[in-house]
Amino acid sequence: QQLERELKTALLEQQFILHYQVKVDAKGKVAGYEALIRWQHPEQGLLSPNVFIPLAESSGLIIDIGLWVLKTACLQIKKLTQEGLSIPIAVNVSELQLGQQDFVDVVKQVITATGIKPTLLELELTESMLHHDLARTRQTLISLSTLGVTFSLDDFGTGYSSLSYLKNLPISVLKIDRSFVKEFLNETTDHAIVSTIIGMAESLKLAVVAEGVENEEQFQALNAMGCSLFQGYLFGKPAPIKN
Ligand code: G
Ligand code: G
Ligand code: MN
Ligand code: NA
Repeated sequence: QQLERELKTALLEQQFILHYQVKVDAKGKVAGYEALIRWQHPEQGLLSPNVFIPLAESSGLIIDIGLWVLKTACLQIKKLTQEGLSIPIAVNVSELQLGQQDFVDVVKQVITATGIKPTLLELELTESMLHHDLARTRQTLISLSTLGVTFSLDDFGTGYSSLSYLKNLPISVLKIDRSFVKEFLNETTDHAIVSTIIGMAESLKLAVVAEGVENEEQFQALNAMGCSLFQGYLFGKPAPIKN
């Protein structure tokens, strides 16, 4: 309850900040950013989302926090656009947010209010949040993708994967979970999984992001395997965008 109260205060007092982690293409050129929330706690310093997102979700505060994240990320897109940089930003969406009756309208309003190009907004979903009401989820994703918003599947391969999601939903990007990327050069099973996801993405004409790329060897090997986008400490840790 203490933490829950503090979370409410955090929203009111603007204690949340967004860090951004770069995604690069095969040439190492910036292809986008992922927005990652942090809590600048008055006593405890910078807190990781792992510490407070679960409580935000169980208490329902994730709706308001998620809206703040969406607005803030869209304002960042607008800033970049004003500097002549058309760079997409991905925002993590929680199941509760996606399930809101008015989620489509909320996203539309933020896009309209900030005046950004909808194609510069990417929403990251996880497999586990899709299965509850697939028919409704499908309508939501279709409505937003008609506007130009794109969707990626985060942590791909770790959830309740169903390939029918890829068939039935307008998903354009798969993000290979970093648990597979971590040791794929040494572990044959991980290597097979990474290679299979890349191959599947290629066949389905989806972009594929390798998460958690930490060294040059991994980058080169993933590149050779046909991976299209890369994210990880090798290219940059999550940090504020300087502007
Ligand atoms: O940034 P870091 O690696 O510490 O993030 C840990 C987890 O928190 C990740 O799974 C990430 O998806 C999640 N996360 C980060 N920012 C947000 C956010 O704005 N909204 C939601 N729902 N989850 C987030
Ligand atoms: O679940 P999601 O993919 O949204 O989580 C992103 C999290 O992964 C962020 O908290 C970020 O700090 C972390 N992360 C990003 N790149 C790397 C990396 O190269 N290595 C490790 N260990 N973690 C990373
Ligand atoms: Mn993510
Ligand atoms: Na992930």
